[in-house]
Amino acid sequence: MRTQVAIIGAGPAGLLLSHLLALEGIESVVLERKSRQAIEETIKAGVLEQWVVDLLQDTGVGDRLMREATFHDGIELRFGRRRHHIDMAGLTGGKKVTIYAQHEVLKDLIAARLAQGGTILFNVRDVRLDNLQGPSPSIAFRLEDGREEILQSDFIAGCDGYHGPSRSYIPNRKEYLRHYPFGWLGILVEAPRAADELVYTNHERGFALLSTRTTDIQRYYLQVDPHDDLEAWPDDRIWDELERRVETEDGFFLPRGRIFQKNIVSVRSFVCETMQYGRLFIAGDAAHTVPPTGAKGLNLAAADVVHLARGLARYYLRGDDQWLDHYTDSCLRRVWRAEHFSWFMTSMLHQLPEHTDIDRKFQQAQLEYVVASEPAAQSLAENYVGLPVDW
Ligand code: RFL
Ligand code: PHB
Repeated sequence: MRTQVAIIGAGPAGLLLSHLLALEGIESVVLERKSRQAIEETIKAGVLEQWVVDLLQDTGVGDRLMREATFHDGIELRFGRRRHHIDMAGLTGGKKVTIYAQHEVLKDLIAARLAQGGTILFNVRDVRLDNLQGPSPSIAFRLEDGREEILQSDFIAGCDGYHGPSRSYIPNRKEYLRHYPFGWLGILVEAPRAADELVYTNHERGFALLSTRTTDIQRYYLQVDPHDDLEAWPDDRIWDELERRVETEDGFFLPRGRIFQKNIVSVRSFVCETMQYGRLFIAGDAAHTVPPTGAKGLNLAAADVVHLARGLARYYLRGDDQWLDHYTDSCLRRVWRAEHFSWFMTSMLHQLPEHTDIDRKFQQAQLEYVVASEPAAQSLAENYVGLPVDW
């Protein structure tokens, strides 16, 4: 098999890259370890930055999003049992908070690629990368039926997430990593909306987040012990804990409902420098991950592949490889900004085991500042709705 760009991973990074390349007339093949059904059912991100919404719309994959997504003008910060509205749209010249599940974005991208005759191979195994420094790098892999295949290409894009193998092929990389001493327990629940906006809560028992998917399905998160398993969290305990953390002095009511999905994820900050080696480029969670508190991961993955698609388009259409040479630099400035913002939101809203009274006072002071000072709120809003892709 041969293609121009071999892409490992059919997550947001890999599929959006394949879509953007196709618009430039550049061929790609996507190799994915999981089944199509698994990809289209895995529950992850919810919040899209304004420029990502615009990009999906401008490139022909935004119709369902525009019909089905939820658009909010702001978010709520809740602490000291009080609610505080952050007017994102008002503070950023009209940029909104868009809630549209990651797997819905993936369904739209998969449908578009397949309708245009694109190739996505699901259920592949054992990808091995070779010849990364030569003009024709290759990937050996095993098809679903066990047969060995080799995909020759001009370039390889490693879009295989935090646990994927691509990153390990970059020698002399420097990895920056912080594990946080808590996890996020996420649930999907059949219930009416509890609030008009996403609610980020700082509470002495731990962080809680109320998000949404549709008018009838809600997405809620609780800060939990990272070593907890789901056995420790029967439905009643989840509801009792959520209720305690999000209660307000004016009597906020949290409607309960049937919980039909639960999982616990670990929380980390991670950056790999550099993001390229010879003809291998890594993008998205393969190169960096953020705690979900800033809602940045999918959006960062999208920004990486916009830069990569531009670099590849310059190479194929103009014979100019300067953009590709500078791929890592064009991504890292935005990556570190988002890493810092995600750490900032996480630190402001979560409780750490080592926290003492003074740490709680520092958190309260920061929260009071963000809701009382317009410049502080504007800084939070600018980061949350997303800096321009070329930032
Ligand atoms: P993904 O989504 O992990 O996709 C990688 C794909 O590569 C495949 N793969 C392989 N394929 C072939 N061979 C191999 N050896 C392979 N190894 C792996 C995998 O099966 C997978 O299909 O990475 P990508 O594309 O970089 O996308 C990153 C995003 O998924 C991630 O950053 C976001 O989900 C983060 N995130 C959020 N981001 C936002 O922008 N807004 C949010 O509101 C938001 N909320 C969240 C989140 C992540 C969360 N979790 C699950 C940590 C909320 C949560 C709870
Ligand atoms: C979600 O809806 O899944 C979601 C919303 C906001 C976040 C993280 C996740 O910060």
